[in-house]
Formats: sequence, C-alpha cells, structure tokens
Amino acid sequence: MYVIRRRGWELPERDATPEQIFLDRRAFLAATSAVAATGAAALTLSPELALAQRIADLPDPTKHLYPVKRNEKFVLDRPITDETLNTTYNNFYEFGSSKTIAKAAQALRLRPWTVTIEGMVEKPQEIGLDDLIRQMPLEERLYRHRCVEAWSMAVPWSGFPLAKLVELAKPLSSAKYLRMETFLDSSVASGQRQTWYPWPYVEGLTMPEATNELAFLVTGAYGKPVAKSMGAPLRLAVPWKYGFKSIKSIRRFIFTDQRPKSFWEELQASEYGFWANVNPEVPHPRWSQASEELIGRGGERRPTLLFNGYGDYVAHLYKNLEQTERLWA
Ligand SMILES: Nc1nc2c(c(=O)[nH]1)N[C@H]1C(S)=C(S)[C@@H](COP(=O)(O)O)O[C@H]1N2
Ligand SMILES: [Mo]
Repeated sequence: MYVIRRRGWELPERDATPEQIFLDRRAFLAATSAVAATGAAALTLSPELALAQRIADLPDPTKHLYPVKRNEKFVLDRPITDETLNTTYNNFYEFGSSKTIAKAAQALRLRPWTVTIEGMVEKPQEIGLDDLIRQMPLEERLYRHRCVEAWSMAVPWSGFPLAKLVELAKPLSSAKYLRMETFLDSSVASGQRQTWYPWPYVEGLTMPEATNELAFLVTGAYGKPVAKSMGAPLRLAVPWKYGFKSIKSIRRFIFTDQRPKSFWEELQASEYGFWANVNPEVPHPRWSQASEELIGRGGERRPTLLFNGYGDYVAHLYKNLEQTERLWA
C-alpha cells in the first residue's frame, strides 16, 4: 500500500485542502500511467491530471533531516518574507514568464534526481541527490535576495556551502569557472516549449566566487525541503548578486576554462551581464537600482546596498578586475 502525503507547502494555500491522500496501489499506478500515456498533452493540465502528477511524487528520503541548525553568523536587517508569498511569487521561466508559476511547477518530479559533476575534474561523477545531501553539512542561513527587477525578499534557506561540492568535485587547476545547468524536460516544464528561449537555463561563477563562503547550495527553505516553485530540489543562493544568478533545479555542474554565457546574458547581454553584482549606483538600462521594494511589506522601500550588503565577504573578489570588465548587470 502506498501512502502518499500531499504536502500543503507545495501548493498555494487556497488549494491545500486534504492534508493527506491515501491511495491503494491500483489508484497510484493508474494515476502514473495516465500521466505517462498523455505525455506532452498532460501539459495542458486538466485538474485531474494535475492532481495525478502531484500524487505521483515519489517519497523524499532526506525530508526528515529538516529543520536544520541555523548558522547564527548570517543575520538579517529585515523580517523574513512570509512563506506563502515566497512560494507563490516566483521567477521560474521553465514554468512560465509570470510570477504565478507555483501551480505549473507542481509538475516537476523531484525524485529520482541525479546531478552530474563534469568537465575539468579529476573524475567525472553522477550522484543521486539524497546521497549528496547525506554527505553534506546542512545548515540554515538567513539571506537577503535582491532581484534585478528591484524587489527583494529575506529567506531562511537550508543547504550547504557550494565550496563543499567543489571539494567533492576535485576540479583541475585549469578550471576557471563553474557552469551550472537546470534540468531540461519540456514534458514537465511548459516554458521550455517556448523555443525562443535558450534552454536549458545556464548560470556560472568564477572559481573564487564558487568557493566563497557565501555561495550556498539550497536544498530546503522554511525548515523543510525547498518548494518546487523556489527551485527544488537543488538551487543556488549567491546573495551578493542579482537573483537571476541563483539558478534553480540544478542538474549539471561543469568545471571549465570557458566563461559561461548565462540564459539571461544570451537573451539580452546589454541588460544582464555575467557579474550581476548588486550595485545601487549602476542602473539597469530600463530602471534605477537605487532602491528596492521589500515584497510583502506593504510597499516598503529601502535603499539598495552595494553587494546587497555582503561586501565584507566578497568585495575583495573584484578588486583586481580590469577596468574593461563589466562588474555589474
Ligand atoms: N532555472 C531557473 N532559475 C532561476 C530563474 C529561472 O527563471 N529559471 N529565475 C531567477 C530569478 S530572476 C530570480 S529573482 C530567482 C527567484 O527565486 P525565488 O522564486 O525563490 O524568489 O530565481 C532565479 N533562478
Ligand atoms: Mo530576478
């Protein structure tokens, strides 16, 4: 007998009615094969199919690890953003270009999930996500998040330092960048059928950025596994950079000597550069970056801080860059 728990946090509050749904094996199999049989057609999601897809989620074997211990070093200057708001106001173009993708993102299957470590490393590897999570030192960090669109949130992330994954990967000294890629599966991600976008979503960091103390791989938020809409089951948080650098639902880590061209840089290089360090003095070509709106705070605005307030950790990384380099988005 399969016992499937439908987690309230995976859904907008208004849809989270039954706490648990119990199904017998036949119903479970019927639900799964209905999804398989319809294939791409499932994307136009009838309510029944949408439900079937949620029900077909496999159990999360590392769910019991949360909540994890908070690292008190990272403190906020503003309240944590309301969880419901944070899980329903998202940029996740794989599921659509509006902010209301939470429902569509429920089609994402989080298990099985493997990540690959490739490129300029001692030995390429493929690791099951839960095997990776079990090897990593999980902690909670409160970080500010500043979207290039001039809004911000404050998030209690759970996860582990990206530096620990780099350690596991054993990159060669010739590796200068870490390129990351999101999953590619247009049968679950309706946005990926919009072929004018350069899928998969790509982001990249220099090696000193990737091993900086602040760079954090997120597996959870709000004391539980991270919500699908926020980039489950594995996303990045680089809080001194604009939000688009924090790639969601990562499948591939590729060590390389070629500077990665990101999804947004590919689309519009004049607006979204490689560095994307938060800087109130450099406006986006179409709007000012001097201040930001704190989402969920009744329209409250605050002056934006250089490096989003994280200069003590990262300013040194950019001291020796040539004048010609574009430091900012
Ligand atoms: N794969 C992927 N990652 C992504 C995006 C995306 O569209 N696809 N959007 C980025 C942008 S612009 C922001 S602001 C953050 C949003 O994260 P949140 O939904 O947790 O607030 O995710 C970033 N990571
Ligand atoms: Mo963003």
